[in-house]
Amino acid sequence: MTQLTQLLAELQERFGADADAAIGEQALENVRVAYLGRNGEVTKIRRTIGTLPAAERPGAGKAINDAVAAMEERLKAAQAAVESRAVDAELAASIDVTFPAIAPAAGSIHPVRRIIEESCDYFMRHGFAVVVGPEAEPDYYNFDALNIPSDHPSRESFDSFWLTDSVLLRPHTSPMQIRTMQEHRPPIAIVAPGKCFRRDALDARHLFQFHQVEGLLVADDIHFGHLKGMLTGLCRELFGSGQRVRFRPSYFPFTEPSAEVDTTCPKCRGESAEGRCSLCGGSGWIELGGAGMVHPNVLREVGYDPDVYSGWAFGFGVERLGLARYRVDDIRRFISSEPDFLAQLS
Ligand code: FA5
Repeated sequence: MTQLTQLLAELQERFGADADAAIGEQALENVRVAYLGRNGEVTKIRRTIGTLPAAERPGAGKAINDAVAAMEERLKAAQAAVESRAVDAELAASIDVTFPAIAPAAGSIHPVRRIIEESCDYFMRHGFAVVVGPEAEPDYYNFDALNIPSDHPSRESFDSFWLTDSVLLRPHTSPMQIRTMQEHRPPIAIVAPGKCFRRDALDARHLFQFHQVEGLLVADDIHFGHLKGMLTGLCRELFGSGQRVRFRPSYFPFTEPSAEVDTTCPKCRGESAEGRCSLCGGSGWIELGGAGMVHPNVLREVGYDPDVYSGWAFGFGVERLGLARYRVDDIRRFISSEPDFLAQLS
C-alpha cells in the first residue's frame, strides 16, 4: 500500500510537470492520453490491484480514484492556461505596434489670454511693468478719484453691477491708474490687464464680462505723440501692418484731450453698404478703446504736481482687439467655448 501511495505521488508529479510543459492543445491532449487514457499510466496501475491481498484492494481503489480526481483538476487548469495563451497570441498577432498612437487631446491658450500676453510683452519690451488689481472696487477708485463726481452724467456710460451701495464690479481697468499712482512716485510706466463687467446687452460687439488692457505713462515731458506712437505700434504688433488705425476726438472725465481709437471693421473691411454690416453697423470701423492725456485733476488727486508731471493713459478692449486680430465677426464667439473655433485661433 505504501508502495502504491508513493507510486501515485510520483505519477501525479510527473503528470503535473508534463501538463505545464505542454504548449498547445494537442500537446496537452497527448499528456492526458498518456496518463489518463484507456491504456495510460493510471490504467496500468489499476491493473495491479488484482495482485494485492483482498483486504487492501478497496483502499488501493480509493487512492487511485483520488489521484485521478487530482490529475483531472490539474488538467483543467493546464487547459485554461493553454487557452489564454492562445488568445494572447491571437491578440498579439492582430496588434500592429508600429501603428501611430492616438495623440492626447492638448488644450491651447485662449485667444483672449494670448492677446493679453502679447500686449503685455510689447509694453514690457518698452520698459513698462505689468500690474493687476481687484475686480471689485469702491466707487472712490472707479469714479471719484478719476474726476467723475457722484452727479456726473458720464457715470451712466459705465452701467455697472453694484455689490453694495459703494462697491461695484469694476466696469473698466482705469482704477488701476489711481492705485498705482498712489503707491509710487513718477516716473510711472505700467500696463494693467484684467476683467471688467458692465450691464450691457449682448450683441456682436458687447459682452457683460470682458477684458481691458489699461496703460499709464507719467513722467516729465510726456505728450500725445508718445501715446499715438505706442498705440499704433501695439496695433501693428497685433494685427500686422495692413490694418488701419485711427484716433478720433472724444471725451473722458479723466483725460484731456481724449480720443477713441478705432480700427477697420474685420468683417466688412469698411466696404459694407450703409448700415448693412452686423459688426460695425456700416461705419466701417470698430472701436478698440479710449485714450488721452491724464487730466490735471487726476494728477492732483494722487499728489502729483500737474505743472511738473504729465502723462497719458489708455484702455483697450481685449476681445475687440481679438475681433480685429483674428478677423472674427462676433465677439460672443470668444465666450462660446467651441473647441473647433478656439483651435483655429491657437
Ligand atoms: C473706458 O473704459 C475707459 N476707461 C478707457 C480709457 C482709459 C480712456 C484710459 C482714457 C484713458 P470705454 O467705455 O470706451 O472706455 O471702453 C473702452 C473699451 O472697452 C471699448 O472701446 C471696448 O473696446 C471695450 N468695451 C467696453 N464695453 C464693452 C463691452 N460691453 N463688451 C466688450 N468690450 C467692451
